[in-house]
Amino acid sequence: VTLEGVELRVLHLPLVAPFTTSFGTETVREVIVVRALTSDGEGWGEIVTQQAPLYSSEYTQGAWDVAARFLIPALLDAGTLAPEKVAGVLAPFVGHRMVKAGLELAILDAALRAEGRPLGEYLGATVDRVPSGVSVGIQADPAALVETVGGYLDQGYVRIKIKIKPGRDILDTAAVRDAFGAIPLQVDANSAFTLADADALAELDRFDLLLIEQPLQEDDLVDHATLARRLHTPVCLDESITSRKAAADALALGAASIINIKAGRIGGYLEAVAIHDLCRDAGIPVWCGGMLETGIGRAANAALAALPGFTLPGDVSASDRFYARDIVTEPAVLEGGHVRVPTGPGIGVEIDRAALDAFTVERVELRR
Ligand code: OSB
Ligand code: MG
Repeated sequence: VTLEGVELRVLHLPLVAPFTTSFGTETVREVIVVRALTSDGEGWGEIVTQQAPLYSSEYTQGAWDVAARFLIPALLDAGTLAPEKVAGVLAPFVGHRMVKAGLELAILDAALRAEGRPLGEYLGATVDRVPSGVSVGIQADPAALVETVGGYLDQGYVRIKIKIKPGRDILDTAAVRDAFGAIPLQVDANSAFTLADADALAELDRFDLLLIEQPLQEDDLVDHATLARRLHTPVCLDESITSRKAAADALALGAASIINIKAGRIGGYLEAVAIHDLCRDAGIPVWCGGMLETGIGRAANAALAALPGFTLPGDVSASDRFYARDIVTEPAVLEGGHVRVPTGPGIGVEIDRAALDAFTVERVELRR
């Protein structure tokens, strides 16, 4: 395809309930939507940055600036561009992987729509629906957490992940275990602990968790390896896995025995497949993480999660877990604890233009 222009929008989508993690509380999802205008038609992508650099060093206004100033001009200059070449064109620019992922997805979607080919088939999906897990934010107290988790279990979610932080770890986990017994359960600390907390984290071992996600900082690979040797609970990395190379290094060090693959964090769906392949060859289970995606990224994540190495349920929940109104005409729904992999061309969902406009707070269009 030849890229003729790119439209960027900042959206503010209200959340159905506040989402609290160890790094903060969100009530509105601020996200960037990308529309690629190509010689073969348009395509859609999503840049999963958040308003502030708390989960990652990337954030909305920084993403907007680097996209408009450097990354989009480089793509517009590249002439005819296969989606597989996007990462190479953007490689000279260090970092900004969330931005690269959103731009690549929009171009890939345009190319696949033009070919009439679904993203799932292109990536190597082997199933038509994926088991759906849910990520549950920190609640007011353990009793409120039990109530919230019970609601998701009633809806059919097949795996629960609870957010933890120092002081809201053991009792919260114990409350969920006591209330619901042997459900598939895991915890996510979003980097809130240090190696000095190893004894406290070892107390989680008695809950028979599927995994503990990202207990330490993004660049603490060696400390994660040390911690992993102290815990029975498998250590899973999220923030630390910024690329295929980072994943290979983490595995070589013994820093993780499970990996959360988020296409948005690592620079795109093609890099995600590369990590999937690496882990599959190494016998390392992977699962598909989420960033409160709109219907655009949610559809693409369902396609990715349908690859055979995704042997654990992902954070691929129904749209209504976060949003009362999505920006696609057929938002993901929960059916028997699963979400369907879209079968239409490209990401397989259509944009609801009225909703898109209603949530847009900033817009720019760059042309060749
Ligand atoms: O750590 O997985 C995370 C949301 C925003 C930032 C980081 C994370 C999350 C989630 C939500 O846990 C996952 C989802 O989209 O359902
Ligand atoms: Mg995480």
